[in-house]
This record gives sequence, structure tokens and C-alpha cells, in this order.
Amino acid sequence: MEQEIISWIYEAAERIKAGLGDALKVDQKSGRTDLVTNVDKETQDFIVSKIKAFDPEAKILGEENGQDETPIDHGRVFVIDPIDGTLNFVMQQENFCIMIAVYEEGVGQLGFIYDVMRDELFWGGPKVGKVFYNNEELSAPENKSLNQGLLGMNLALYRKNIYHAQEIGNQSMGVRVLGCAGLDFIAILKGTQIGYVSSLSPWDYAAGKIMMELLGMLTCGADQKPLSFKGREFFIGATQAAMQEIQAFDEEKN
Ligand code: 2AM
Ligand code: CA
Repeated sequence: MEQEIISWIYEAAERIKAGLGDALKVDQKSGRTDLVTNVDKETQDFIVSKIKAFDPEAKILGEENGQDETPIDHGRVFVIDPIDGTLNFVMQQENFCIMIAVYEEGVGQLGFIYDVMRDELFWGGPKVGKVFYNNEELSAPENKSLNQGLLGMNLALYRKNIYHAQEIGNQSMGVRVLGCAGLDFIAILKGTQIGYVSSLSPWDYAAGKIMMELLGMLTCGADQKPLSFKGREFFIGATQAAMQEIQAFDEEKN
């Protein structure tokens, strides 16, 4: 299954790159900076058509085209973000990813994050027992604490100091705001960030969660609860050491 998914991702990426010079049809979702383009929708449709041909029984949880409320607990569910970082895609034509995850009976089996313009594919999970960077097996990043590394953050959380985001960020070596959840997960998998604190939807974290956990790192939602896979929610993903410290801010101040 993993080889098929990789081939769909590469094909989807070729289609996205081939269309980069064309006029984009950009629509607003919740506001001026929350965008969706024809490419997001067409890419999701393309991936869904490949999935349906491969496994007609599979269910889809995807950001676009009204497929955003499928529960992940039963059967095989493909979780898709056709373009993660749509605002980067529109404004920069780089720094965006394609993300796919496979859950079976609610258990994450495979995750894929592809940085389209850098041609960097991160993929793996329990189904293959490993995580790969292109063809190279990744080893677990060092278990660094908060003050030893860079922390990815959602800017609104930091600016409004929600969930002690400013105190948490200030204890790290520095906060990074990339505008694309997939790139934060890639940085964590590479070991160049110790974590990511954000507000995410299931398709933003589904693939990254699987790969982080396989490499011994942790993820959780608000109040230290497991992620719900229902709607947008507070998200922490971090090394074990940094997770303990981030969660301690919550306990201390409440
Ligand atoms: P997206 O481009 O696929 O929506 C930083 O903006 C990160 O948060 C990106 O990965 C972006 O993914 C995600 N994001 C932006 N707006 C969001 C929203 N309204 N709900 C969930 N995730 C969002
Ligand atoms: Ca998206």
C-alpha cells in the first residue's frame, strides 16, 4: 500500500507544479487569510480517485470538498490534506506540503508528508516499523528539553498568550512560525525543532502524529488529553522531555 500512496503523492505534486504558472482561483473560507484554491480541491479529488480505485471500501477524512467530518474509529480511513500551507502556496509558491495518513480501526498505520518544492518525502509508521526521509531510514531525534531547541508555534496562540504560549515559547531557544504544519513536523522528525504548539485540524496532524510517535515523541490535545480527530483543537507535539515541561506550564498556572 505504501508504494501506491507514494506514487499518488508524486503524481499529485507533478500536477501541482505543472499548474504553478496558471492563474489560481482563490476563495476565502473563514476570512481574508484563510484561503482555498482550485488546486487544493482538484488535488484532493485526484488523491481520492486513486484511493477509491485501490480500496473502494476505504473512507476519506479530507480538508476539502465536504469530507471533513468522517470519524476515524472504524474501518480504513485515509486522512488527506491536499495542500497544507495554502497561504504559503498562494503567496510564496513554496513551503507547502501534501499530507496523507492511513488509520485502521482508529490506529495510525502510515503517515506521509511531502514538501513539494524541496522534493522531500517523510513517510512511515507501524505498518512498516520505520520512518523514512526519501529512501533513508530516520533515527529517533535526541530527547532535548525545551531550553535546548527551537519550537514551532501558531502565531495567534503566541500573540494572545493562549495556553501559556508566550511563557512556553520564551523558555525555548526560539519560536518559529512556518505557516505549514507539515514543515513543523518535518523539522521535528529531522531533529531541528523540539516541538510544535498550534491549533490544528485532524488532517493537519494525522500523518505527523504517526511518525513522531514511532520515533518516540509525544502528541496531545488540550488539557493533556489525546487528540480527538474532531474539528480544530489545541495541539502539542514534542520530544518527551519538552512535552513534560510544556504540560507543566498548564498545571502550574491553572
Ligand atoms: P492549511 O493551509 O492546510 O489550512 C498554519 O497556518 C497551519 O495551520 C497550516 O498548516 C494550515 O493548514 C493550518 N491552518 C490554517 N488555518 C486553519 C484552520 N482554520 N483550521 C485548521 N488548520 C488551519
Ligand atoms: Ca489544506
